[in-house]
Amino acid sequence: MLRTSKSTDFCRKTLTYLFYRRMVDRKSPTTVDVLEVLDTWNFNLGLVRCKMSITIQYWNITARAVFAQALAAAGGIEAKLNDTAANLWPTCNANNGISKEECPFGQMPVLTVEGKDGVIAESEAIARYVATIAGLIPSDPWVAAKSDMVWARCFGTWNELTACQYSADKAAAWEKFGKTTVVEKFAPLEKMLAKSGTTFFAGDKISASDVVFYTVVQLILMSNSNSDPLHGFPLLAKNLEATRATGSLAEFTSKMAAPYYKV
Ligand SMILES: N[C@@H](CCC(=O)N[C@@H](CS)C(=O)NCC(=O)O)C(=O)O
Repeated sequence: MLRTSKSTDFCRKTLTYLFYRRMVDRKSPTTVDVLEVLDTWNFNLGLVRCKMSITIQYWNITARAVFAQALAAAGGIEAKLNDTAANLWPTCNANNGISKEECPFGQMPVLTVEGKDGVIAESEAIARYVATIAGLIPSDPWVAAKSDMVWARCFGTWNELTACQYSADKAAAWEKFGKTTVVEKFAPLEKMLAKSGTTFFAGDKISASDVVFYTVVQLILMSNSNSDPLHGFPLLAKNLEATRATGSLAEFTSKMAAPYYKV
């Protein structure tokens, strides 16, 4: 039987892939391409990933782009913010950004990645892409589904938060959100951690769901400095602290822009 070391195997697979891109696509592979394929082979890409760069076009505010930005920070990926184009929007052009006309659904945020054609819209789709290249989607589909269900719960909580801003009775909406909605949304997550006995939501290591939960908690805290969304939820508080220690998430959190949605 042919025996290869992990590094030999790594080199062989990488070279095969580079050869494939050259011969079949007649393109030079970008860092992102190489990472994508190596990720499927389950290599530990922490160091390589630091060299990746993606661009999110959005205003310099903490709102719809923040999930993707937090996932990038947790995964060691540099997410550039093109707020210059956002400030010129809708009339920025191909030289400095993506105009409203060129945004798939006429809205921001939008994501562009060096070497990739087109533009990705919809904050959740952008976040999902970033989570994937960050290696934060579990490779086992069942564990990934566990992460996805918590992800959906957190985005649901975020949608309820944003709705407060547009409510006819804003004060009442924010009060209900803080006193009732957050507790209803988070109580089952606390129960889930109690049942699994793990620190994280999906399996025994961090995944996208933990970062999305972390982010929604930051959004709640930023929307109302008097709020205490983790009151009575010790396991969620432990999860949050473990997540904060991932990649450059703590540093990202300390530099978050002003929130758009606020009591
Ligand atoms: N479902 C979209 C909503 C995007 C959205 O509402 N974008 C707003 C800014 S947060 C926008 O571009 N508004 C300007 C416009 O619609 O012209 C997402 O989550 O990305």
